[in-house]
Amino acid sequence: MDIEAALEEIGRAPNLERLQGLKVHYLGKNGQVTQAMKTLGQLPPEERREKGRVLNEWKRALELALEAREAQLKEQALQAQLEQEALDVSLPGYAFPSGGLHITSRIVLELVNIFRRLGFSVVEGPEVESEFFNFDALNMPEWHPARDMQDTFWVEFNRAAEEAFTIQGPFGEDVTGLGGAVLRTHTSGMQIRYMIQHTPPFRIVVPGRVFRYEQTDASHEAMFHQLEGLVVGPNITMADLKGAISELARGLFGKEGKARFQPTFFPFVEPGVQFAMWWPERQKWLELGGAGMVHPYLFKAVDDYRERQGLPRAYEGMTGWAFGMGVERLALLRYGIPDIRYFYQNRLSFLRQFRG
Ligand code: FA5
Repeated sequence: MDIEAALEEIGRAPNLERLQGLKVHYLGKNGQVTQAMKTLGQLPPEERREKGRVLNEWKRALELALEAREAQLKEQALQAQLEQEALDVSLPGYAFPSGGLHITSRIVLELVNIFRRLGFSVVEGPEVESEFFNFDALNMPEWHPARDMQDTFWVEFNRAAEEAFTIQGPFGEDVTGLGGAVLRTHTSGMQIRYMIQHTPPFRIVVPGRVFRYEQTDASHEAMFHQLEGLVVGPNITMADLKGAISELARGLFGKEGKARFQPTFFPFVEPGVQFAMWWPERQKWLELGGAGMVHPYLFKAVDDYRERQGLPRAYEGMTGWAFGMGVERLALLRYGIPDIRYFYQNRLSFLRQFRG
C-alpha cells in the first residue's frame, strides 16, 4: 500500500460521499490497513513490532487526513449555501399595494352598524325576485299605476336556464311561478319575505343592490343600493319611526343631525312620508328616502301566505313601520360627489379618495 498516494487521494476527494468511500477502503472492517493489521500475528516478533508501529502511524495519518478533508468539504458546502441564499438588503423592496372597501360598502357598513347599536338584526335577500314579492304582496297588483313609479328590468328565462334556475321563497320553496321574475327594484320585497318567516316583534335592516330600468343622470343609476328598515310589534307608532330616523341622522352627522318628514304616497305604507336629513356642514336638507306605517294589506298578504304554508296567522293586531333609503344618494350629498355614475365606473383615481 502506498501511504503517500492514499493521503493525497484523501486530500483531493471531491465530495463527502467519495471521502466516506475512501475511509471504508482504508480503515473499514475489510479496509487495507485493517486487513494488514490482521496479518501481524503471523509475523516473527521483531518484524511484527516494526510493521505494527508503521501500520499504526499510517492509520493515525489516514484518520487525520480524513478528518481534515471532511472539515474542508463541509466548510465549502456551507460557503456555497451562504452564497446562494445571500440576501442583498440594499435592493429595492417589493411594493404591496393594499386594497380597500368600495365607498358604497363603507357607507352600508356605517349605516348597518348604527342600526346594530339600536338592536336591529341585519338580513339580506335575493336580487332576482319574483313579481309577487317585489310588487303584488306590497299592494301593487299588476294593474296598479304605482308600478310605473319604478321602471323595471324583467327577467326572461330561456327554457334551459329555467330548469336550472328557480326563485326560492322564504322557506326555500320554488316561487318562480308567482308572476314574472324581476331584478328587484327596491329592497322592500324583503319586508314580506322576512315577515312570512318570522313572528313579531322584531327589528331588521336589509342592505342590498337594486335595479331600475332608468335613463341615468347625475343622480340616477340603473343599479344602486338601498337600506330597508322594518320594525313590527304590538304598539309600534309613527313616533318610533321618527325617533329611529332622527337617531340615524345623529349617528351620521353628529349632535346637530336631525330629520324632516313630508307626506307622500307609497302603496305599501299608510301614512307614507319622505324624509330628509339636515347636513350641518352645508346647512341644507338631504332627501334620502321613503318611509311610513306598514299598510294593513301587507300583514294580510303575509298571513295568507303563512296560512298556505300551514303556519298560524301572526300579524293580526300588529303595527309596524318601514323605511327605504338610497345609499349612494347619501354618499353623494355627504361627500359632495357631483355624479352618481362615478361610483361604478371603477376609475381608481375616484375610488382611492375614499379609501380608509
Ligand atoms: C322606494 O324604493 C321604496 N321602496 C322606499 C320605501 C321603503 C318607502 C319602505 C316606504 C317604506 P324610492 O323609489 O323613492 O322608494 O327609492 C328610495 C330611495 O332610493 C330614493 O329616495 C333615493 O335615495 C334612492 N333612489 C331611487 N332611485 C334611484 C336611482 N335611480 N339611483 C340612485 N338612487 C335612487
